[in-house]
Amino acid sequence: MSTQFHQKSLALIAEQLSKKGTDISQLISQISAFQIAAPSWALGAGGTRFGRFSIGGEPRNLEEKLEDIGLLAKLTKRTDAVSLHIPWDIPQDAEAVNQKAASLGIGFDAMNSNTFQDYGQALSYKMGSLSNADSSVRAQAVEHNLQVIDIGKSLGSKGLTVWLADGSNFPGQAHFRKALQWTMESLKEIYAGMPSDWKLLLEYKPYEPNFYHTVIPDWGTSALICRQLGDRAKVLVDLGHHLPNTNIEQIVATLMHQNLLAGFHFNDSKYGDDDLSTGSIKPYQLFLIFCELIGGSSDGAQAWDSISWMIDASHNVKDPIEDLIQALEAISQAYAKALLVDREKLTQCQNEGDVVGAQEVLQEAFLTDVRALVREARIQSGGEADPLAFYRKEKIREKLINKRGKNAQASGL
Ligand code: PSV
Ligand code: MN
Ligand code: MN
Repeated sequence: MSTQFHQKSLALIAEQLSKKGTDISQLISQISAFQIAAPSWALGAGGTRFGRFSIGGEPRNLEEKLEDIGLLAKLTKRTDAVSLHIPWDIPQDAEAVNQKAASLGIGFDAMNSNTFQDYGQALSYKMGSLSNADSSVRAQAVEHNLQVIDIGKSLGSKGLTVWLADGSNFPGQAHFRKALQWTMESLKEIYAGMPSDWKLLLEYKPYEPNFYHTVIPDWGTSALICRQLGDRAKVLVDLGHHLPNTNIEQIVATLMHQNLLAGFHFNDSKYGDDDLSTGSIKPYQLFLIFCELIGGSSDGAQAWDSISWMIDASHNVKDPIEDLIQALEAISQAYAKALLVDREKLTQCQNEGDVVGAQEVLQEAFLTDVRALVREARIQSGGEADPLAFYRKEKIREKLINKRGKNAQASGL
């Protein structure tokens, strides 16, 4: 893609939008300002329970994970933070890790605890963690989360994300109410251990790894737990954690209505928690979610700045860095398109019962080719016009393989 082509397409969209009274400079600065954190666990091959196929040159330790995110930040200018998972990413020397991250221009997003695996701890999480019938296992899981908070404090993080695998596989295995009660009590202890400027992001998921019942299966259960905890506990929406055809944009609107939306884990799915690249399956859904986000923040339901943004994907066959570049692009595009929605006209259509008109308003924005705007935002921020092409032209994966080895394996999901 030549500079000339970019300039031409930018001029075209500038002209189209100016006819509608929109100045692109404001749009470009909004797109530039929107930063999405990247997860430390998405930099290697995730694999499935059937196998894992190495990508080659995967980051072997925390420092190398930071380097990969730093590269992503440099090329795209769309990510300025990494989300760490403990114990996978325990820093040996927090000061050195802070310095390294700062030198790469990245900070630390919410910390993630891990009580879904046995990772050398004294008691097993086989029968659950925060909901375990055995109080000593619950205490151990609480303690782990408190340690994660401590590590996060040393890195300047301001949040703790809790995703629980807790649940049961067979009817009768667990006592639903007790499991929920124990989870609430455990989370209360964790919440009490958080600094006052931290937030707790509570994820939900309908199934997997447990296939009969999950203690926090949906946004409603997460929301009612958060209500019990306090104002700084909010619901985290992972796009893959819904049963097929769930109206996620409505969930987002409802949570914003209650000032209960903690943030997002962006990905995409066809069937369940597929962790596919954001925007690769349902780009229209992503756009509609952004419409609700922009609507909810502009009319004061919940402040835009109070929401956290992150990608949560796993890669079985793609180069993870290439995939993250694609995801950041898809998110920026959905956001840019949602910014184009004529909200006044939409409100008018809604009030007048003009169903066709309302759909036209949304389609008009969704079908606008915003790629030149997103590219321009990246160029103006000092990123690459085409990060993916640059990554390939510079043979970055080959260089990583040469440096780290063909079989280097990242820890993570
Ligand atoms: C498992 O479903 C999961 O993908 C959750 O979404 C968490 O956010 C992530 O793993 C990391 O623990
Ligand atoms: Mn997630
Ligand atoms: Mn997930």
